[in-house]
Amino acid sequence: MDTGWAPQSNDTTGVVITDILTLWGMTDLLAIQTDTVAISMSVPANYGGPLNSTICLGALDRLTNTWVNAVDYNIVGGSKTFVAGPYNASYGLGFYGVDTTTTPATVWAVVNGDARNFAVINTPSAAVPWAFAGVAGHVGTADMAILSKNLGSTNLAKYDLNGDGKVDASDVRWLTSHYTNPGGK
Ligand SMILES: [Ca+2]
Repeated sequence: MDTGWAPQSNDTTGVVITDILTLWGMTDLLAIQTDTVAISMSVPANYGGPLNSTICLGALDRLTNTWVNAVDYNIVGGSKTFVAGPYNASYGLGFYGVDTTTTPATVWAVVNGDARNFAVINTPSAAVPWAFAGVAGHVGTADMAILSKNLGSTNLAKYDLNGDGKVDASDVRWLTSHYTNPGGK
């Protein structure tokens, strides 16, 4: 795995409060699912906001340029669980937290998604961009039904989830891989 850093000033959304970490090599060229890894980043020492679940490791959705909680980008199998405390190796996919026992505090998350860019963010988007229906942040069969009605759509900004310039079955596969619980709903 290779890493790189971009300055915070590259962010255009205003929610990023650190430099931006880029990871390459988490996934094979044609595979969606990556290895499961724990990522941790330091909160800037001068950050004055509350150290609770409003601050988290964020992942950039490359389609919409929206920062979401990094665990919202995970492939199915985990469960989104906040922990106020340090990372522990027993925590599985979907766990994320804020550790105030370190100085400065750190945020961490257990992820397996195909995101490339990570940073500490203080206001994650409430709705993941590919949740078209129902509860914000919940992705399931209701979203699939909407996507299925829009195959062939030219609204790439909304429905071209895998960024290949068309809305087709590959986006359906992409969406099902991002259901927030097995089987969707
Ligand atoms: Ca597509």
